[in-house]
This record gives sequence, structure tokens and C-alpha cells, in this order.
Amino acid sequence: MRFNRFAILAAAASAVASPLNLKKFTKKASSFKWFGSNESGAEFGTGIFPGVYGTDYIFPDTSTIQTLIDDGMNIFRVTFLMERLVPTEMTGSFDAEYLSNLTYVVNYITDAGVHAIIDPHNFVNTPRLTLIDVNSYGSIIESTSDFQTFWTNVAGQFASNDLVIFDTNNEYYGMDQTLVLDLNQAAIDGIRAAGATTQYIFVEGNSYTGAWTWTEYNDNLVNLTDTEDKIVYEMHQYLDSDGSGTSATCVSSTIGQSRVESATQWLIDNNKVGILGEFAGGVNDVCEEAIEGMLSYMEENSAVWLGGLWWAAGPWWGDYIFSMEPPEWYGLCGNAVDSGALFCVSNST
Ligand SMILES: *[C@@H]1O[C@H](CO)[C@@H](O)[C@H](O)[C@H]1NC(C)=O
Ligand SMILES: *[C@@H]1O[C@H](CO)[C@@H](O)[C@H](O)[C@H]1NC(C)=O
Ligand SMILES: CC(=O)N[C@H]1CO[C@H](CO)[C@@H](O)[C@@H]1O
Repeated sequence: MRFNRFAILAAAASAVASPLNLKKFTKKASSFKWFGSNESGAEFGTGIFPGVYGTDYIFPDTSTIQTLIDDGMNIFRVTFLMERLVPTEMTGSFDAEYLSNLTYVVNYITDAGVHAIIDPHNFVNTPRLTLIDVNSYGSIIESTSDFQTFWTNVAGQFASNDLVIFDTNNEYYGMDQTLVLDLNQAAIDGIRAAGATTQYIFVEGNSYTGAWTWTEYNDNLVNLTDTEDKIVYEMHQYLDSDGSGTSATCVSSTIGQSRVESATQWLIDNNKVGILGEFAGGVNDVCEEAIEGMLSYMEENSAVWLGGLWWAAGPWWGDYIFSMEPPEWYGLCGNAVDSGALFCVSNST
């Protein structure tokens, strides 16, 4: 997926032209610890390695992140590709420039006093990606020790930053379930071995880490252990018919809550906590109600749900149905913090 400045300008223009129902932000109290957005860009150009900065991929814009912070967001998931950070092999050394660009964004966020999630956005066996996956470096990651080394190296760079959160990988898919458990455990062990002992670790599951299918696939992840006891189960949920987040149409106005109910019960039954690391819906009343219903239900269960992150902000989304990149932001967007929750429909202008 590639966008350029012209696409963004075109997007802004069409946003104005489209018959959207501009609503004022409304505030309500929120019981979530966190609410924020994904920050996309550094993982773009997934079929192109390493790719050209500014053509195939881009780092998030810290000034638009600041806008979201000013609007009350307090957590950002910074997506990137493993192969760009650590070229050649998983246990190898860093690309110093890519690391420096990633660190710049992460430090900008944490210097503002909010949390930055470091997210190797490598997926697994998905047809969306050709070159990389947890299928990284051309093949599925099967070596837990290599993966552990990768995480020791990455966590070592951020060990002294308490506001960093490590996300083991984006959306495992179609993998052996025991391997998903073992890779997550290796990541946790690798992170702690680096001396990064204060940070939260977000673990993800198989089947795109979907909340709606969590209990069907990911029950064994209950056995993950952490010496620091700071594991958060990151699930994703979209509300279109196949749950892929590719359509602006939500199944019904109640689909949000119903898709997270079984996962909520799993968290409660197992005394775990979770976060909805990706969610979105199109700009329409059904999706708005579905998203609001889902978030309200999660807030009622905020003993186990720590918050949510909208998918997605980032400089190159253009007129993408879910974009919430200021100032062109576009879609239905949710924004809540300790001090109050915001909802918006349409763009911010
Ligand atoms: C890092 O960002 C700078 C712009 O700030 C850019 O010129 C450079 O190409 C980027 N390098 C990588 C590897 O992303
Ligand atoms: C968790 O580990 C225990 C001990 O190995 C095992 O008996 C149990 O089946 C595991 N739970 C799941 C859900 O896999
Ligand atoms: C639902 C959705 O927007 N998924 C996107 C997740 O991120 C990847 C890479 O950035 C996109 O290709 C997907 O479309």
C-alpha cells in the first residue's frame, strides 16, 4: 500500500465532499487505563525489502501524534518490520538508521509521558504479505531461541524506558498453537533477560489474535509466565462480516459487544488482563453504535480490559476508511482517557 502527498490532499478534499455527519466531540468518563491509536507507516511496503524511506515506508509524524496526545490519547502502537530493524537474520545486528528513526518516535511519545508500544508488525501466514511474516526472513519463525535473542536485543535498547511496552508480534496466524505459546514465552524471557523488568508485555495469539475466536484457538496462552507479572493479552476485533476490518459495514449495532463477550469471560475466568490492540468501524450509525456498545461493555469490565487502540493513524493512510490521522482524519474515531472519553464521526474540521 503506497500513498503520497497527492493522495492525502485528494483524501482531504473528498472528505469534505462526502455526506458525512459531523459531530462535535462529546466527553464521558472512562474507566480505561489506556486509550490510543496505532501509528502506522514504518511497516508499509511489506513486499519490499528493505524498501526506500519516503517511497515504500515512512515513520509516523510526531506532530500529529502530539495532536492525538492533546486530544487525550495516552498509548500509541508503533508498527515496524523486523527485517528492516534487523536485516539479514533475526539474531543479527541493527540497521542503525531504522533503529534511530524508530527510537526517535518512541522517545517522542514517552517523553510526553504516555505509553509507546513497540510492535514488530510481521503477521504470520497471511496472503496479505509476500516476503515477511512471523514468516520472517522468508520462512515461519520456528526457532524460539532466535526469537528470544531478537527480543533481548530490542528490549536492551529500551530497557531503561518504563513507558515502553513490548508487543511480541502482530497477529500470529495459521501457526502451530504450541509454537505460538513457545514464541510468546521466548519473547517474554528474552525481554526480561535484557534487564527490561518494569515494562508491560503485550502478547498476541493465533487466528489474527481475534477476540471473537480467542477461546477457540488461544486457550493455551493462559500458561504464559512472567517473572514481573506484567503480561497483557492483546486481542484485535473488527466488526465487518468476516472480522477482517476491510469493510466499512458493521454486521449490526450490537456486534461489538457480542464479539468480545467470550474473550471477556476468558480474562475473568483466568484472572488475566487484556487490551483491544486494534479495532475500527466505518463512518455510519450502525458502526458508531456497535463501537460505542463494545467500548461501554469493556469499560464495565475494566477490571480485565485495560483499554483499546483505534486502527489506525499514520501519515500515509489517505482516505482509508478507518484513518484517524490529523488533520485529515476521517473515520469514526474513538478517543478516551482517564479524564473522559471522546467519540467523533467524520473529520475534525
Ligand atoms: C530515517 O529518517 C530520515 C528522515 O528523518 C530519513 O532521511 C532516513 O532515510 C530514514 N532512514 C531509515 C532507514 O528509515
Ligand atoms: C497449562 O499447563 C498445564 C501444565 O502443563 C497443563 O496441564 C494444561 O493443560 C495447560 N493449559 C492449557 C489450557 O493448555
Ligand atoms: C484492518 C486493517 O486495517 N488492517 C491493516 C493492518 O495493517 C496492515 C499493514 O499496515 C494493512 O495491510 C492492513 O490492511
